Amino acid sequence: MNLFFHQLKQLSDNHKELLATPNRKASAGNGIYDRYVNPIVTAAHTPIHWRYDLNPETNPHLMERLGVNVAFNPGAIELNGKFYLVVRVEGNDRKSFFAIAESDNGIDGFRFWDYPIVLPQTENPDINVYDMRLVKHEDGWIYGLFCSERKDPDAPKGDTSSAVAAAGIVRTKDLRTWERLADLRTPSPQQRNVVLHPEFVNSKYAFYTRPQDGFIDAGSGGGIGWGLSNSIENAVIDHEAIVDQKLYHTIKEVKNGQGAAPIKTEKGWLHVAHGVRNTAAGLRYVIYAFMTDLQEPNKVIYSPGGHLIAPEGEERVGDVSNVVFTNGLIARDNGDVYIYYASSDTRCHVATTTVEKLVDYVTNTPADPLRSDLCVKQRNELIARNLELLERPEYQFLK
Ligand code: M1P
Repeated sequence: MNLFFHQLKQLSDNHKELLATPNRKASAGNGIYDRYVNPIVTAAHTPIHWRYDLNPETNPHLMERLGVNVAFNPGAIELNGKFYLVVRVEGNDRKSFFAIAESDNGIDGFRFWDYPIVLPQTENPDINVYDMRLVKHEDGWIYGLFCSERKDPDAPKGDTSSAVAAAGIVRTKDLRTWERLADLRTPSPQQRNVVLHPEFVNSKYAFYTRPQDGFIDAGSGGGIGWGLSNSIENAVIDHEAIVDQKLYHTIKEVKNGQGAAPIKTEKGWLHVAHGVRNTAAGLRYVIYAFMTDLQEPNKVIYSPGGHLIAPEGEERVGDVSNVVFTNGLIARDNGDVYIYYASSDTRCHVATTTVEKLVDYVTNTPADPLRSDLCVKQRNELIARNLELLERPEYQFLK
């Protein structure tokens, strides 16, 4: 075998080994969910034939021609018993695109389909697309809502980074053929993290939004918003109201955004979202949960304090460090829940739990009392109850 084919065999063997690596639960859970020892999808999981020219005549040194930088922020859906992620794949050229990775069990064995998704364009082509939220709507379609980013036409000369974010909308029945609809129009100049509610509300399409003044800064906007539209083909929200606001000195002090579409439970709509605060090291993104009313999905009824998932270990480091972000959630008919999240804008992970556990977490975790002295009071009440318990005979084995 000549050197080219020898190197190709090595590449292929390493790739096969990575894809076949089994995942397992990390040892110490927190009772709410389990993390897993390995990321489920990374840039290295993307097929070799996406990155290398495999022809020795045009690529004698077997160079990577179109490198993949990172694979993160996956949307997720279960179809016919299989788990599908719509992964945000970012090439070395910084442009993101969507690609489907499929697994039988949702925790390992994810394999990309041969080609990334070819996203139809509107008359105003996207420069960059990312963070698709998939939802099975009761109208029978699977919708994908994503951020479509374009250069800010009003940016002053020389400003080559200001952008405008809008919500793009596609729909499909099979994840293979995608129909592009008009971008969502709202009163806000910028939109990111827009999610379609799975059911009609007052016979209208209902959206979770994230109004914001600037591309990065939420400014006077921010908070998870809500609005209704008569049409999905030309979706327009005339009135946007805030469902879950950003709040001083909390995990969502700077901004927040809905994760995937909420899960319907007996007690209410269960939401998983991201919250952002500022630190001397930059923005810190964590994942949190809340619940809204079944009849009024825009009315928060439970809001546990603090984060559900914060970056840990290697999750802390990446292209944008100190970030966990979620836009993928699968709730199975048997009550199992798969929370897909990405760390530091670099790699994809899964955490598993159940609807029962999440409902317990959301309804029984105390709210943030918003002041240190009240936090101490809250904690001291827990300590006092526990110290009393620890005196009982059944706890003596702990001594
Ligand atoms: O870099 C962290 C995240 O930043 C953005 O989140 P938000 O919309 O809340 O500002 C998004 O670009 C997201 O993709 C990214 O992970």
